[in-house]
Amino acid sequence: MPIDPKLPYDENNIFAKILRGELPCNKVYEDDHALAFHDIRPQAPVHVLVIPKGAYVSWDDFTAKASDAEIAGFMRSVGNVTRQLELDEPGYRLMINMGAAGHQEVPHLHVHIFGGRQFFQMIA
Ligand code: IU
Repeated sequence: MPIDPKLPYDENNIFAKILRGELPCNKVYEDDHALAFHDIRPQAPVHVLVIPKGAYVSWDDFTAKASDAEIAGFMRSVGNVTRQLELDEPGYRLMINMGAAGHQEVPHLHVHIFGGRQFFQMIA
């Protein structure tokens, strides 16, 4: 079910538990800003999620409340993940679902990285 992005941050959401080490994940990358792990229901040969370490419900929450340094650090981390995965050639797709209409299901900001196949012109 899509989330209500206006709700306060839920400390017990599944990605918060992964960040605290209370639940396992198939980790691919971690630094001071971000954790990246394989999606449990991959939609492509490579499907990795990158999440900020701070408590942000959504893209809207993150870009409204995080410091410039946090935002820049997180963006750099996403780039570090795609480089580590060697996706730059032939390329990849990034996606962020925001709120109910965007069909965001987990209330902790996450960037989807899709790779390993050719994608259609748009996802709708
Ligand atoms: P969405 O953007 O909120 O719709 O994406 C949530 C993603 O989180 C989705 O691709 C799920 O397969 C993925 N996921 C996960 O990797 N591990 C989990 O425990 C849960 C969801 I719950």
